[in-house]
Amino acid sequence: MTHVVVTGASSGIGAACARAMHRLGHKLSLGARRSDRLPAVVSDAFCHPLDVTSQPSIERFLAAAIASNGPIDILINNAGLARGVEKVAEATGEAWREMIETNVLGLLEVTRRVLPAMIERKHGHLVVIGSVAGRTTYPSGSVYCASKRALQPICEAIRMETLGSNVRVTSVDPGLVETEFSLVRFRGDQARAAKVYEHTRPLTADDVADCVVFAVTRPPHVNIDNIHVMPTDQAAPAMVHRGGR
Ligand code: NDP
Ligand code: 8X3
Repeated sequence: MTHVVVTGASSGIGAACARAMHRLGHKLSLGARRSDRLPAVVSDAFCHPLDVTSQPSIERFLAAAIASNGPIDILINNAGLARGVEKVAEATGEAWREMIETNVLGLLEVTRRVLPAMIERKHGHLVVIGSVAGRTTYPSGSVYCASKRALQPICEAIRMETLGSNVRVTSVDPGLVETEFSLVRFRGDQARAAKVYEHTRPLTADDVADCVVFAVTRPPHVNIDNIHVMPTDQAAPAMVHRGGR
């Protein structure tokens, strides 16, 4: 049976991917800092605390996941966040570090521990949740955009480095998705977060999970390099049609 690991499965896109992989009949290992939420996502999944900014936490999580469910077939690198909307000249640097440590270094630290066994077994699929923000920059989003843009060369290099090993690498770059993302970005300010999705029709987390399902269900000789998925009502990060839902 296929073993799927999902990072950041306690909410939003990660939780939707976990549910979608469960519907495919796969065994699941789910990680997040708020691990108390995980059993409600998929009741028979292996659930364990995970903080991708902590190397000991990653090691404990992966060791326990492999002990419970065996070698990892699919890794969905989803854990991530945007923190704040700061212009570079006004920033303190704290949020920059949090975003880079989570979105870039966290993803790399998980991936480098999972890849060798995939290469050895000549089998595996890395899925990376990127963003439209990695393609199009917007003001006050410099470091979030940079953290997502960094995922493109990382995915490309891994594809080159693993060539011949049957390992597949797919990035999925969504536009606006209604999740807890904006609540986290605005540090719990519900009114400000709600404004992001006001009078428009964003993607749902399930829409993004559908893209992941498409990529992982292609035959083994087919690698979907990238899926860029946007709401019909969004043409670019700062260009959203707000004509009502
Ligand atoms: P949510 O805030 O709903 O979910 C984020 C998930 O990431 C949570 O499960 C959270 O778990 C987890 N996470 C954050 N930091 C860590 C950490 N240090 N260690 C482990 N898990 C962590 O937002 P989304 O579902 O929207 O975000 C998921 C991914 O999708 C992110 O990478 C985001 O950048 C990307 N994305 C989101 C878009 C959007 O508009 N919503 C658009 C494009 C991309 P916990 O806090 O419990 O640790
Ligand atoms: C999240 C999408 O446009 O808010 O990655 O940066 S955006």
